[in-house]
Amino acid sequence: MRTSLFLLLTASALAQTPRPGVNYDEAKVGNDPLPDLKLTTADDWTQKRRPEILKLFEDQVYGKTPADIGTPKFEVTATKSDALGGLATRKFIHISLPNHPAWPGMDVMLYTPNAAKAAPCFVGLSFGGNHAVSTEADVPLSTRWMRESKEKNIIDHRATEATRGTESSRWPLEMILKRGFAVATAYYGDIEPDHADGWKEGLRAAVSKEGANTVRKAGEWGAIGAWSWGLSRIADYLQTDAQIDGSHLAVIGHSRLGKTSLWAGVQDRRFGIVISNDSGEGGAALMRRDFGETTAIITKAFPHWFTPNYADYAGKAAACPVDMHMLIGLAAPRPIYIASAAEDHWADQKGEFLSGKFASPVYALFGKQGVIVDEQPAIDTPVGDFIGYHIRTGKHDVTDFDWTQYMNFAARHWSK
Ligand code: GTR
Repeated sequence: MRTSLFLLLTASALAQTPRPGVNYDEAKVGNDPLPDLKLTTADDWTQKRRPEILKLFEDQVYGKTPADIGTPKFEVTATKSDALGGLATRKFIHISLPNHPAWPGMDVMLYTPNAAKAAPCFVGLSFGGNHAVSTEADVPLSTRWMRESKEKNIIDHRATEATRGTESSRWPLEMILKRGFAVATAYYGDIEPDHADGWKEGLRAAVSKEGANTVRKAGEWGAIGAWSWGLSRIADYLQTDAQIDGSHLAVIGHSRLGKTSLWAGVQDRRFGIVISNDSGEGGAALMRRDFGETTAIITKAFPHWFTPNYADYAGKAAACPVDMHMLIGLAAPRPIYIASAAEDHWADQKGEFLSGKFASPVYALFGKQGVIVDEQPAIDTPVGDFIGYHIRTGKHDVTDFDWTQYMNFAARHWSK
């Protein structure tokens, strides 16, 4: 008894121990002013200011997505009309690039509700692959490289039978399908493995002339850019599927994949709703606030996620010509949702809220209201109109509470 109580205390004390050099004191976040959005009119925003800001994000943060990658090919490899006990139809779609055969392609898993004709759809990448998202035993196990994990039974960088369903709490498929939404997902590592050299076996090397010998240049895309590209290819496929309402697609992602869903959503306007779940630094959190993870920390740990220029702002975020309220503003006038978790200090929850608050004037240009409130709301109290926001009880994760808010948000905007 005593030992286990001791262990429990030690574990929770460790979880709360601030990492050395990381600030969690609101009084020390700094007060560098945010770059000016320079707002005049909706027309000026759409014609001039938005493209300028988008280009700054390409040049300085995520890199530019090459325009001429080629036409994707879609092959429906399996269809099961009585998935999830008859609730849904499940399809697998292999997306490849015939003119770049070095890219192994991606396997999309699509669940559509059998009760609907053409369903609105949530589109998002997973950390663990389709077999981890679904608990259905006949979902093919991913054979791709994965981060080693004892907890998830990923051995020698490969999924095992015991990996099945390990991400299913983050994808409450039955709950989503019962509300009439479809879900399209794929493993992010299908597009490019998530490690510093992953690009050599992934999309970026496959589509570049120099292949794996490419030397990354300023302004070239990083892994977040490549993963975002993958989300847009899923959107391409969904436009061709009669069971999907292609005009109602919401892009969603958690954490690094939340950064990805933001970047995909601002670039690709077919995503009518953009959702960031605990995206933190390099996502919704304002980079000028020194709280939790910083530009210096993230560009050191994950240089491959961004364009090389982004590392220039390590320790000098204030020198960056953009901050994340501008990224949120790029989604305007489309609805966007930012979610935080109360224990997720690493992601700087207040910084996530403030990017929504300071993007709200962009929505005002279009006669729309953003987060509406001035202060971060109480825990578990969603706010906002065209910019939704909540901070829920609990840790860095995706929960049923999060999904309930996203579905409420989508239902509200799409019934208008
Ligand atoms: C962390 C990283 C965060 C976040 C997270 C995740 O290690 O510092 O920015 O992306 O990973 O994706 O789970």
